[in-house]
Amino acid sequence: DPYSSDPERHPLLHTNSLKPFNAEPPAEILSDSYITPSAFFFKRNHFPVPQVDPASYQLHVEGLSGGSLTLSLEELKTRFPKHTITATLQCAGNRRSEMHKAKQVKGLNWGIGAISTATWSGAKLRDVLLAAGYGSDVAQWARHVQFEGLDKDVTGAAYGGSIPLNKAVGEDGDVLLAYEMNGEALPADHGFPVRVVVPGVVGARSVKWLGKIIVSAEESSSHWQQNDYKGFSPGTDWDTVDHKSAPAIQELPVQSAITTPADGAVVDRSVEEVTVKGYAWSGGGREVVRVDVSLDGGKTWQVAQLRGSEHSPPLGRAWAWKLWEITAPLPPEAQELEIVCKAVDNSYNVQPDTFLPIWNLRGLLSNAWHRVKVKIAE
Ligand code: MTE
Ligand code: MO
Repeated sequence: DPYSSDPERHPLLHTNSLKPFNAEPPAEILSDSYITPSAFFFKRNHFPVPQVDPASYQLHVEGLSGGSLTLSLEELKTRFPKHTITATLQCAGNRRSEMHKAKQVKGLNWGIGAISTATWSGAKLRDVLLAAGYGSDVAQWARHVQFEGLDKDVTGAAYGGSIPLNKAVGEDGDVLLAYEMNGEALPADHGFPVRVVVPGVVGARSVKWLGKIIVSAEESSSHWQQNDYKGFSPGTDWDTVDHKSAPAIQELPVQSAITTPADGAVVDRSVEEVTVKGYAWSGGGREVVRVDVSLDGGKTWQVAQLRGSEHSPPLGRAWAWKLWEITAPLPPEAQELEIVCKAVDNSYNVQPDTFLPIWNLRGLLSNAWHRVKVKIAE
């Protein structure tokens, strides 16, 4: 069993797939703390977790004139300044189960928990690329930076992906080669000893168990860059899809969800009010500036209180989510509430109200208004 050396996992995680391991935290745990404890951080693996010996680990940087650069873990830690960012990672398939309910899609049946937030520390990808010989001559021809993991499918093909060069080398891109998560060495599930963290971008590009970085004119040729993690029209189905016709997903759209109360929960009339909590986040470093909450299915709205980092992030570098909360009186006549949330980012992007207009065959980018129904017990 290639999965026999996979690490232990927290028993409270909701498992979507055991081999490979894919799991999300219970929704209410997500809003318990701004930083998701690593044990509860969602886990999305395509293959067995590779066992990497930190003493013999090597990171190869290729594609730059002057040959390739090879770094040990020790060199990565000592030759480059250590940077720390707080960033939310979200899988492109987060909330797929709701889109699937609207119309069938193919993929892991994620709830609202394929998203989590951590502090990440490591070397800046930009610094490593500069040390490997990146310069204005390279900018003439290079367009992408590819990443290869040390995890492999049965044919020996590594998990991989790529990001645009400007995100990789930009001063404000904040892309890390992270060796710490929440102040400790990366856990095995999250890429020990080194992973990429591409803040503001779909989780799929934050390659774990990083083995190789390649500066290139082309995107990664991997399945996940070329044939998966792409968005299509609701009119496109498996018999008509042309994967070349759509760009690979990078920055994600604005997202939010209600973490509590749970769908189907019962609140007692005598309590007279209801507290609703959730998360909101947007891709590309766009900051969530408002979350609207409705108790009546979207007829009337109230503004939730936002909780983010203490300091407002620099413009275009809001990498982490906002947790939000609202306590509102129970509407006097209602026997049931349909609680809805929707977020607005600082580009005034909003979420669509329903799933069918954004339906796509893989169930990606599922960001319609989140709705939960709650019964009021007299
Ligand atoms: N990197 C490698 N090497 N192998 C993988 O299977 N999964 C990707 C990405 N990086 C993956 C990977 C996907 S699809 C996501 S959403 C994130 O890792 C999940 O990161 P996490 O497990 O730390 O939450
Ligand atoms: Mo993902």
